[in-house]
Amino acid sequence: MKSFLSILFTILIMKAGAQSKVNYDESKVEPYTLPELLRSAGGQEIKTVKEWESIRRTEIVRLFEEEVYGKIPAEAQLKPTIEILEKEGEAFHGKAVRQQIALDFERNGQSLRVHLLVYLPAGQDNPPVFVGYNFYGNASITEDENILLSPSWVPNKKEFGITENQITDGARGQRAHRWPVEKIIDAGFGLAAIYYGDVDPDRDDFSDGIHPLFYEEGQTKPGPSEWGAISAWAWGASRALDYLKSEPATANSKYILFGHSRLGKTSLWGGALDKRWDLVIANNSGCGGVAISRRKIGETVEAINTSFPHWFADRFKKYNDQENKMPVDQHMLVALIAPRPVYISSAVEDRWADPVGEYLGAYYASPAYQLYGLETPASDQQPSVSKPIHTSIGYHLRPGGHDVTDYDWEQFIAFSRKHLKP
Ligand code: GTR
Repeated sequence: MKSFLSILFTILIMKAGAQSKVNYDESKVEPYTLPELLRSAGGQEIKTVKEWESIRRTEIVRLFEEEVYGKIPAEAQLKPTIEILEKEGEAFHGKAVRQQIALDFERNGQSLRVHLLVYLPAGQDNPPVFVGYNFYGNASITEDENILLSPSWVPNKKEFGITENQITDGARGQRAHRWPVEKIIDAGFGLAAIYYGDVDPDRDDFSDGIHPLFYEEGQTKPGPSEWGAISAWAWGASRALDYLKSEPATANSKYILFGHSRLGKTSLWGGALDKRWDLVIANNSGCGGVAISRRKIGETVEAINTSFPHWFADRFKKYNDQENKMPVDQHMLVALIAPRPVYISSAVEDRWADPVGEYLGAYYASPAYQLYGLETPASDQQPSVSKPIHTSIGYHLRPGGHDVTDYDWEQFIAFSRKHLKP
């Protein structure tokens, strides 16, 4: 029998081997050809908005559904029962009104509860609203002690006092540095927060979260081109949007879908699928987000499918180390958001996410925006650090690592102000 130490050694060596294969060297990027954005599968050149919307856009959505993220069941437009847990809490010294809502989904004898936390600037009707998922529960995003804790599964994190896959009081405020809520309110925006684990716990287990509500008799996981976790989270964001649209205080708001990292991948896909999102922001979204997969810098398709086999449709695994065979690349995901403004942000030290590839993913979406006569980034050269671009496709590169900072939010707010004119 192998000793524990020898097993540990084997694992460490395997890890080191896998990591040594990671490429961060621009000069080692092999030449690649991107699938053409403005040419249909049948070879037709796409010259007008009408052709884009009726032919090519539809094709691209289908390709991402079938080959990458997985298709959301048509019946999933499920209406939840709404329970108002808190109607008008006073927050931030009276500057904001806090609402907490539970959306209860039921189907096939199974149920799912999703908590929404909403802050709106006091006395302001229909403010533009940022809608964003968080990683450790709604209570993690600010010090506000009145936020209810979600009972959903969460990965253990000792520093936050999470040791039994259960959110505890220790998680309160732990991610406050990523969510400058008071500044968002002061800028005249609302914020709606959701814990992504409420919609689908982030583990390779399809027996929990939203998926089982749609299984046929005997089914235990989605089919090969059916929804993975990213599609499930995109779905959940749209259900939050249904709620905001049904509420007089936000029914006529503009809605901004924001996400960081895996949740940035989610905001792009969610924004592509649901045209009611007026603006989309993807921060440090990397592989499977905005970064061009064919570059294979930092995280690759194989790496992401190995570490997170539940994020994408099973079918996506066939592109492990076969990026050139993909019928899409990530610039096409951004293009699906056109003509709505989209903002992409990178960080210099976030090399795993391939900041140059993130810029190119944004830049190569330009032809779709140009069909609508919109202004797009002028050059394929990544802008310098802290030199944001606020054309319809917006972008910045900031110093530092994989995170969301005040600088990022300053840009998100300025970009949203410019394009949504609240
Ligand atoms: C990493 C993953 C990235 C990114 C990140 C995150 O481990 O490789 O694709 O999603 O997690 O979500 O923070």
